[in-house]
Amino acid sequence: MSILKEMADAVVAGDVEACRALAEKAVAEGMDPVKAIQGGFSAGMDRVGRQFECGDMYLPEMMQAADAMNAGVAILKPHIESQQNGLIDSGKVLLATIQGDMHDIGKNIVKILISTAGFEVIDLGRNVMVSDIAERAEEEVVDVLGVSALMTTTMGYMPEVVEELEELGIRDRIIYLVGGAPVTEEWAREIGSDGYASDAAEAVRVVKELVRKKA
Ligand code: B1M
Repeated sequence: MSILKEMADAVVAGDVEACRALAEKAVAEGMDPVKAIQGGFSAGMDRVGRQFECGDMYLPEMMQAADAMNAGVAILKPHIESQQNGLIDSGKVLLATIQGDMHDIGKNIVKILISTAGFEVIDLGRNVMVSDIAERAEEEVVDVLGVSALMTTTMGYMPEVVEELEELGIRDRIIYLVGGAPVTEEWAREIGSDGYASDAAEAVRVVKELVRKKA
């Protein structure tokens, strides 16, 4: 069985120890840690989501799967950092998971990749009120504001961020990026954001491109 498949299975099983051991094995074998996260652990999470949706898995098991994935990612994280230490870009990025939404695994991966690409990242965490997001963006004088939403219900707050930024008079100077499983490019355009990324690696590419364009 391939290690990526084993990683996905370990997440579905909610097996913290197996996720740790497999992450260590991936590192020892010289596997690209980003590939291990995306092709292994995240693939397992997609399965967890599908099983939960059709009633084959319940909330406690989904929480256990999240713990298992986080344990594996924690082992891989320093290897992503040491792999990408040639800092080429700079800028300040504020990240948050939107109000009402407790899902932060994906946002945390976006944070790891954006910070290893050379940006200063301020992470407000999860379930952050729209007004707090906009106020911190103003206070911290950030170049980019990245907001994540994992639920169809909470992505509805994303346009409110634009309104808050406009009210504060800072909309024009901030690059607003949105992402998360239910978010689409079309939605991103519709709500007046500046960019969208479907995964963490794309988020880095989009942030770099938008920051360069704005410079
Ligand atoms: Co929940 N959950 N969950 N959950 N959960 C989903 C999102 C769901 C789709 C499952 C399902 O039904 N199929 C569903 C939402 C349905 C909807 O849209 N309305 C759901 C539900 C219903 C719920 C609860 C309501 C369940 C309940 O209580 N009955 C509850 C909600 C709590 C709340 O938020 N208020 C809940 C709770 C939880 C846990 C706490 C158990 C746990 C989260 C733990 C945590 O995050 N700390 C959890 C999990 C793990 C999931 C699934 C299974 C996996 C999410 C995940 O971490 N994926 C999820 C199903 C799914 O998405 N397939 C599900 C792995 C992660 C790496 O991917 O987050 O997509 P992702 O991030 C990617 C990209 O999207 C992108 O890059 C990341 C890395 O490549 N990306 C960005 C993300 N943010 C970005 C930002 C960017 C750019 C790219 O720019 C700023």
